[in-house]
Amino acid sequence: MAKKAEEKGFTPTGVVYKSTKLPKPTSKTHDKLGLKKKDLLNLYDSMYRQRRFEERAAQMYQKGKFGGFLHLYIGQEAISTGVVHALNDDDDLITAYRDHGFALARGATSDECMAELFGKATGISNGKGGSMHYFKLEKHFWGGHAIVGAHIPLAAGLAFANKYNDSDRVAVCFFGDGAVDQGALNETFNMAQLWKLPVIFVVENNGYSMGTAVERHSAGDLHKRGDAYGMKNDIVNGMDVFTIIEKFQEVAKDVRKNQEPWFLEIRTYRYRGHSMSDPGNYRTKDELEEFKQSDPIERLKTYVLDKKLVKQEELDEINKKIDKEVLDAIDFAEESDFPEPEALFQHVYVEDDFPFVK
Ligand SMILES: Cc1ncc(C[n+]2csc(CCOP(=O)(O)OP(=O)(O)O)c2C)c(N)n1
Ligand SMILES: [Mg+2]
Repeated sequence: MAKKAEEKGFTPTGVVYKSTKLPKPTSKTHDKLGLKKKDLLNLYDSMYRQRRFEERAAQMYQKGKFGGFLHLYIGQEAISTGVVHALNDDDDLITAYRDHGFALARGATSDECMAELFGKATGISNGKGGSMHYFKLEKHFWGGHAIVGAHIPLAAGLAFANKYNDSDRVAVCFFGDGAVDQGALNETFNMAQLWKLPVIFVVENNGYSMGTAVERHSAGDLHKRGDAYGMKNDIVNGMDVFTIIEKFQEVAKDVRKNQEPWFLEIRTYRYRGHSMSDPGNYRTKDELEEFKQSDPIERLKTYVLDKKLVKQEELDEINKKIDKEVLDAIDFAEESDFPEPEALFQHVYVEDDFPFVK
């Protein structure tokens, strides 16, 4: 049966996601992008924190310190880091369940992020959200959403509110390649374009939706879906933080000025499985190794060292500081208390005295 389906071309086989599918990174140097030494160190600091945090989180998961789902962002850190650098601190960010990197990049602490994984009251969502539902409203970080594509309309809502209130804030919505065929995306694109909403939709195309290669689940180049709605769109290399900064500075400026949406496809790669329970049998070791050659952290490190902008010792210092910070975060999470039972009734309704609660 399976063979017949293959012969008839229903199920393409031999599909490989190659690093040659990455668009060219920018040729602009750091100074052309207005990046000072302090900025370069901050970019490195942020990417290294996201990676180290998740490596430790994976270890804690394997030790059985917490359960539930755990989706790692390792490999994709240039995106969260570059976007946060390029945008204003009060621009709204919203993403799917692969959310640790964005929260950390936006200034959430390792302590509160680790405690959330452990389900503790000191966690970023008071221990009630877990890995997939990080939220930090004072940082304009709107989560952390587990239903594929379901937060895309929420981003349009954020953008609508910003436009309605005459704010010049931009909303940026991230989702995976698995979300582009959801009805919610198409309904939202239609309204966002009709209402000229200041929102940047971003598909982080990491080649796979769980174990299904993008060529097997979505027809055509993803960013071109924007064309159907007359929405400006482009494709970007997601392994190079300079490229992300350049593109987001340009696009955010356009969205702010012209008050209309954009759709960006960012090509990237996740090194780990879809979640902790995924052995990754749908891809080869060679493919993974090939993408690791474009590792965003190594890339920035090589750049700053080759150009003698930063000394190896300065990077070592950052690594040491963050390694300790993340280990301390584990202690903090272990020592924190679980939420009280009453917490079940908090943060459900906006009004504290909603009649059904009291
Ligand atoms: C509506 C819905 N259908 C199915 C699932 C199960 N599911 C969870 S993640 C996922 C794959 C999504 O992949 P992608 O959007 O490419 O994001 P990535 O994991 O690569 O970051 C699926 C099918 C879900 N969470 N929601
Ligand atoms: Mg994907």
